This record gives sequence, structure tokens and C-alpha cells, in this order.
Amino acid sequence: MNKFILLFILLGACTTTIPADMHPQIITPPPLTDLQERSIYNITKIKIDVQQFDFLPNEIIVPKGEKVRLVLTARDVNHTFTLPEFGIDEELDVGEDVHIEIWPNDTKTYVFYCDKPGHNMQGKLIVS
Ligand SMILES: [Cu+2]
Repeated sequence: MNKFILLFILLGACTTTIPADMHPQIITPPPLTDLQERSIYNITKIKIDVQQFDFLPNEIIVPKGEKVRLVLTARDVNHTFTLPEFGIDEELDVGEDVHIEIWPNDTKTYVFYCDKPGHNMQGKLIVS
């Protein structure tokens, strides 16, 4: 008998609607700083500006086995960030940050480039 009472109470609790003003508030935490993000997620963030006709910086050196988040921003016209060895070919629309995460595990130098016709922009990702 007690089980039926408990079940009845639980069902009642499940079907009770919560008044709108009693809903829990969703609190968005402030964005993490680069240093916090690195210490929590072990990700190195590298910002790259992209403009005619170069990547700034155009040489990135990262330690092998380290997670890297590239934040690319096209400054003047649309570009791409193409890094075939990682299967990356991202369109970069002007003014929008594009986040790309890579986790290079081979000591190697990779070439990345923009594949827009006539741009002839490239850079190096050096994994040491
Ligand atoms: Cu370009």
C-alpha cells in the first residue's frame, strides 16, 4: 500500500507544472581567458589574421601532442584556411572568427594555404 502512495506522489510531482517565475535561471559563465582555457582544457589558442595576401602569423610552431585551437579571422575579403593533411578546408567569411582545433602528433612541417584563385597565400605549421 505504501508503494502505491509513493508512486502516486511521484506521478503528481512529475506532472506538476512549475510557474514561469520559478524556473531556474540559466546563468552563462563569463568566457574563459586564454590562460584559463589552456590550464583547464590544455589547449593552446593561436589567433591568425588573414588578409590579402598573407596569414599573420604565417609560421606557427607548436609542440607535438599539444591540442591547438586556431582562431582565424579574414580581415578584408573571404579567404580559406586549407590544411589538407588534417582534412581542413574552411571558408573564412570577412569579420567572422572561425575556430579550428587540431592535435598534431607527428613532428613535421605542414603547409597551409588559401585556395581562393589568385591569392597565393600560404604558411607553415611546424610541429616540433
Ligand atoms: Cu585568400
